[in-house]
Amino acid sequence: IGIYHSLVKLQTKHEIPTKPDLNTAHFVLSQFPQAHLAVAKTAFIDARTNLRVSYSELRRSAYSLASALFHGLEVRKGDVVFLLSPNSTLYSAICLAVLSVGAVLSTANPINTASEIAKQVRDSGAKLAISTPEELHKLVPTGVPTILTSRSSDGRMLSVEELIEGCYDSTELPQVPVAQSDTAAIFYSSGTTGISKGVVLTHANLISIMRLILWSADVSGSQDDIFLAFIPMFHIYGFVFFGLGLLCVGITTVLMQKFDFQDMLDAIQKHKVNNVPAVPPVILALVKHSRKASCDLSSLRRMGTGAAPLSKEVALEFRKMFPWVELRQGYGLTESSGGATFFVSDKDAKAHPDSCGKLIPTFSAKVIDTETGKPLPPNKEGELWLKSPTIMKEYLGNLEATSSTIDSEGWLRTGDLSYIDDNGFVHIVERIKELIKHNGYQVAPAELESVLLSHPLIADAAVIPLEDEETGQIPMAYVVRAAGSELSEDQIIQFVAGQVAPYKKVRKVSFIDTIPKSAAGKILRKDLVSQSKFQPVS
Ligand code: 4UU
Repeated sequence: IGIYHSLVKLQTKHEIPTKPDLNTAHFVLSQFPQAHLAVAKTAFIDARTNLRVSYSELRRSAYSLASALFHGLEVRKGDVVFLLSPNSTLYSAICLAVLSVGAVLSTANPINTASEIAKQVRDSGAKLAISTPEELHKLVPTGVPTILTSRSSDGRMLSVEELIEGCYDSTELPQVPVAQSDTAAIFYSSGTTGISKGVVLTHANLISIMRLILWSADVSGSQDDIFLAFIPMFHIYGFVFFGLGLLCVGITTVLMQKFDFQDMLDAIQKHKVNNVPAVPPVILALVKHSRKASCDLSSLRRMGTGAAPLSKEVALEFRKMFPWVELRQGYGLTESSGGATFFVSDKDAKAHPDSCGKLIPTFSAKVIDTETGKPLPPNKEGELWLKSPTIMKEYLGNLEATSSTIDSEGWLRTGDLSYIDDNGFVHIVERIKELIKHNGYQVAPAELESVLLSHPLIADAAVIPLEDEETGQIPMAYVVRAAGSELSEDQIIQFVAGQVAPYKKVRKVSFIDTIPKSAAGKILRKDLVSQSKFQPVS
């Protein structure tokens, strides 16, 4: 009672792995188009340079890089390899090579600051880093041995490009046995509270989500689509689709380094893109700005949206403006290795514009009353709990956070307030966890609060999300100034901006006498959120 199961069963070909030693990279590579097709089939097109990489070239790159990592650099099972790069045609080859030798992949947002990067490198215990030349300076202070993605101009540093072209074996992968429960990747997420934590995903987790991507491509008939990727591969959403998943399907993906509205329109038109996984601000931008832009979007067949809530009004307007384009919302978390809900048909998506779809195969859900801890019947709001073979193993080195997030039966608390209707459609109502989502990116209030508190003229501070039409939410700070301080909103905004990645900037400040706190000293964010709605911001 009170447990919802996905009503869709995987077909035999998508079933969960039973082989105890299957490596994610071996699984993905085994799904590549067969040899004769792989030569011709394009895996990636770089939208900027038009460089094309075929499946057979990608396989060769992954094989020789794996040999180089194993034989040349002595990367061994369990070693963490830190990857700092925007989307590129090399990204997947690097991921496959690292995973294939049993090493652990840890990705990061390349626009993070040097100190944010250093924290993650330290926390993950990285043994080797791979970085674009542009971001190298952020890794130098960590002292972790680093190789570049592309050749350095002075030729003094080793690069992935050279390793791929070098003399290493490109016909066979090093044989490194892994267990399904071995760690494959560490992604960073703040979860339901506090600061960024390492989400430990195993080979079993990643292979399970790969099988779900194969399933979703089958049920939505997207095997021959051209996809566009601006969703970053360092984030779970981009990683499972573009980094690995769509390679299992044999898709051609046009890659953008970063999102730019006009570049997106140009790429769709030039490469006759059919399928664009996106985030709500991109759907909103299309609704608002595409009339003025010169573009031909007739090739588009489907847009996906996830990572943050999509407003029903924007969804309806999008369908009115682009009646030939399907709009499918999905919902997922880093802790569930990506997607947990999805729409199998556009008819369903159209009829339920405020839902993010039904549970995908292998997922079960409960909606838990936040007061009583009891499971709730359909249509009642509570915290969404999820169970599936894709749920993370743990937060790295953080037993306390793990046990307060995953219970003894393996249920993951999502921190999202939701209800499931009579027909099994999942509705995300609100976020109850302390997480701000700016353009789909995670911003942890606790991290910004500690930056604010490091200012000598700030006595106390609390950060909350402020709803914003364009970006979803912006971080807003409530600040208690030290006695006698005249610190201004602008000075505070600049102070924070100097220390965090641009998407984490505090963009509004309000001054307050005391931060409301519970008896136990917990910030009462709800009070501040309601205050932010009724008070003019100073
Ligand atoms: C309301 O955002 C993600 C993963 C997104 C994803 C991945 C694969 C979406 C579809 C897909 O197929 O991960 P995180 O860890 O950055 O953030 C997770 C949080 C959720 O707990 C929820 O609060 O992001 C929010 N979120 C959403 N909220 C994610 N998707 C949605 C959504 N509506 N559709």
